[in-house]
Amino acid sequence: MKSMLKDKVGMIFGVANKRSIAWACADAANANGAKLAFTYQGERLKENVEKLAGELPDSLILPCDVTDQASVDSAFEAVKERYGRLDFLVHSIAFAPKEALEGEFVTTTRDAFRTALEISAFSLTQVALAAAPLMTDGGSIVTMSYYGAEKVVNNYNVMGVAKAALEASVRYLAADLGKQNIRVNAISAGPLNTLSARGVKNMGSLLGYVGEKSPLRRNVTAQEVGNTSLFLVSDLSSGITGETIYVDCGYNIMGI
Ligand code: 1JT
Repeated sequence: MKSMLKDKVGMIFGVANKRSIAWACADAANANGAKLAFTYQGERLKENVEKLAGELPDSLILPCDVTDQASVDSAFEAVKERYGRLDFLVHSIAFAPKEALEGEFVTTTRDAFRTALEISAFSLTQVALAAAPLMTDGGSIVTMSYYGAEKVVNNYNVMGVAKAALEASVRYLAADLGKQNIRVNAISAGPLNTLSARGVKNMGSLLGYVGEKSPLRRNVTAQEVGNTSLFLVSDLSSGITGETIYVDCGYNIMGI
């Protein structure tokens, strides 16, 4: 079990700090022998990522802003230069302006819509296109979604629309890249107390509600999401592509 990802090279997008889902994915992959390249968004997060990822053997830390194609291209160029190949990629990136995650969806501005969809959904297609030529021995791409993609969750608003686009993108990318033995899947994680969630109004009560109503009567941990991403990037999941797998303590199965 320890070397499930031995000799594999992975790229991790979306580490902000040690509570990040992306970091939990990296932690699980590192513990299983993977070599990892990390991208960070903006100078603000550089130090955090360097502190966390700099300790890992043979790691690489790169700036990457998905709204800038040249920045994405140079991150992949650097991975090609260092490792010559890529086996898996974890995409754990999302953004919407704070005002868009409050009040009613109907008031979403053109700008907020465009930003949320570009950063949270289009970026998956963008990195998949850049990753595919490096995945010469097949590969696995994993992204993060949320229940608000499927059902209305108050305040999630335009992020729900972006996650719906993301989950559909997973299916279309899986169909395109399957012939290169590249798999593409999403994890639909239950709510977690990460940096992104911190800015969200009433996050505490959402966590409490989900923790009470889910079959397991608790919230999911980042480690549990990380372990599922380990499964999805490993050969154990070789027959799974285009799927959205819930890691939510069973919350999504409940009716009344
Ligand atoms: C973003 C944020 C994406 C928070 C997110 C997210 N995906 C899940 N969450 C947590 C969440 C947020 C809300 C919610 C339920 C869960 C914040 C920054 C932008 C990207 O609504 C009840 C709003």
